[in-house]
Amino acid sequence: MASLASLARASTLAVALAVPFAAVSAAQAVEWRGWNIHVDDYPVSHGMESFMKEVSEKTDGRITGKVYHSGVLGSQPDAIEQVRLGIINFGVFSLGPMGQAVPEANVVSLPFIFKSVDQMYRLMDGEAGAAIDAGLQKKGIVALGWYDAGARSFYNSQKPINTPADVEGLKVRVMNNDLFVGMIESLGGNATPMAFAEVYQSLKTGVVDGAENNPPSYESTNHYEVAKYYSISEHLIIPECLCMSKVTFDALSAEDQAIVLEAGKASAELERKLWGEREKKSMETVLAGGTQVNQIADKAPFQNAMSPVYDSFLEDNPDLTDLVNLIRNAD
Ligand code: BDP
Repeated sequence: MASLASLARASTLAVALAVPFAAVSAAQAVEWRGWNIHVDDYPVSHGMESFMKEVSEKTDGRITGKVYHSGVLGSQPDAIEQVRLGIINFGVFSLGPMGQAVPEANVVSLPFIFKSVDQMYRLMDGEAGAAIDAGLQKKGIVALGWYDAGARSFYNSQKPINTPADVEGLKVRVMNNDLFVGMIESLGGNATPMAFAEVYQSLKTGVVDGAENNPPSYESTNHYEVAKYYSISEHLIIPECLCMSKVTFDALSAEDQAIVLEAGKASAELERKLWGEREKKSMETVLAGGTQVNQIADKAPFQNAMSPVYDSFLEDNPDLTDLVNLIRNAD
């Protein structure tokens, strides 16, 4: 008799096989599915919609698709796996959760590795981005464009954070990646990896005291209603990737691949522009909603406390030393 596990495996396989088959049998107009964690009015969401529109227009409707917003196609770690398998065709992912599967991508999740968002753009559009793309491709993912996600800072329901000691004993939600657990523990906090969709309720009920994110995500999820202290630490500048399944990409003609690559780049430009505008608007919204924002004057103690995260990362990934140094030593 088949075990439950093998039945589960068989049904996962059936889904994996059924979806590409359905797409192939409707070969006249291929219908892609795009995964997005954010609400539809968000810079990432507009970037993805414009990508799909441009691809449809330039292929004269041979390729169409739908972007599923608000995480309705599942959590981020699951969606990354589904893109790798070609079950979901594309998505915008934070390189944070991607780092669990792709070590090269993890380099940008090292705290304070970029000096500024501008520097991040420059490096991602150059050698560092190319190295990360190569790592993604090995895992079945093609990067079509790097999206902006600003810088992440701490917020919580208890108090302003000014020094690492203020994080001691706080229960802090992090994205699903061991690096972030190490990062919070290096400050003496208790890290709780948790899906994005669960954070609001967990803040509200006190399952966690705080989290960390950029202002647009802090605002669009209404976390600011239940965690009123936002302390600008900017400890993580993590780019996001408009990513396509290699299964989907490799099935395209060279001409369609060129269309997709071009549309990906154009959508990243749009998203970056919208990002800057949204960041300002989000800050205004949270301030009007009663958030107490403080700038952390001295970030050096945070950087120093978090340095063991680098040590253990490099110990586990000695082959990534050059990539880490390329970013760390850049002007
Ligand atoms: C947001 C990212 C999103 C992450 C989320 C999180 O855009 O991809 O899932 O943070 O904290 O800024 O989980």
